[in-house]
Amino acid sequence: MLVNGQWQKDFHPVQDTDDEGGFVREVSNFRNWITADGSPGPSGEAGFKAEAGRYHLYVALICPWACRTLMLRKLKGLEDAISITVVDPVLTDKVWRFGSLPDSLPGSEEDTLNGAQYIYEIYQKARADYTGQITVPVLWDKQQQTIVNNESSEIIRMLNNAFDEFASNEIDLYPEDYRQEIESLNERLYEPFNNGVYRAGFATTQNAYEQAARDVSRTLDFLEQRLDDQDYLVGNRLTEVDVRAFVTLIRFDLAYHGLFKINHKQLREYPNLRDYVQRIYQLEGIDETVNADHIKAGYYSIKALNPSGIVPLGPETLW
Ligand SMILES: N[C@@H](CCC(=O)N[C@@H](CS)C(=O)NCC(=O)O)C(=O)O
Repeated sequence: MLVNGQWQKDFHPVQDTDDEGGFVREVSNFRNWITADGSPGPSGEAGFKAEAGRYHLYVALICPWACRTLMLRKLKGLEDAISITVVDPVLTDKVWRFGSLPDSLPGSEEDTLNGAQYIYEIYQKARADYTGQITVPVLWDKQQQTIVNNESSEIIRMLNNAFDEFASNEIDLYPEDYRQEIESLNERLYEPFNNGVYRAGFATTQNAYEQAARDVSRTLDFLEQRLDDQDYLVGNRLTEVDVRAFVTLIRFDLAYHGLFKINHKQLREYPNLRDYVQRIYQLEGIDETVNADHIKAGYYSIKALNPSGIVPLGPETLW
């Protein structure tokens, strides 16, 4: 992480733990909002008006949080309005590196916008004395030369709500009539599931691991049952809840089952969930947000969990 804009050498990415050996996730630091008219959002300051060509997303295809934002960009048809750069998925001792070296995985890109080699340089550019973790996604404002926001749950709301003028698809993933149900299901899924896989993977005690792995497996059962008589999780229409569930589900057999040791079952053993993931995967453009090579290379590059760096060959089939 950066402290006052300087690197702390002995920090290992994504593995802070509490007294009981449980994984602790840091709270995101940049919390401004893009709005249709530039007025302030629920947090932060005004001045970030939705405009085509003004904003840029820095993402990693390994990362479920970043891929939420990529999915929204595709589903809304915002590819022309919002540009992106994909980092190399392999975690380095300076976290995310751009794909400008000969050993970068295909699909990773150079930072032609800011000319950085690592994502931390983008954080330094936004705030010279930045203290905190270096995470993706990063939503960058080309005009003010700063980070607008680095919290995916907020970025997906902005992409849904603020950019209708520039969106080529008419779709609302946070519909008025279902907001309460969406909020409650988001909450129901975040800790035991979206973050639960990380709590299992980065636990440093048996007890913390078991609690987290059970949370995940119970949530899979809950989702499997909920999908018995509906195609999507809320209102039987695609909403942000499905986006947030999908990014975790699609990584399950590829990384969480093996590396994070959540191995009660593979996802493909749940018939409803298997069909559900396939249904979302087949929506236009979504396959471009899923890259199995990046997911495996990225997760299996986490040295604390996999010192040899060996990346498994399987699973053989995705969807
Ligand atoms: N709350 C953030 C979490 C983002 C996050 O944890 N990203 C991971 C990649 S999956 C990251 O960049 N980790 C690097 C680190 O923690 O050092 C969000 O949802 O946007």
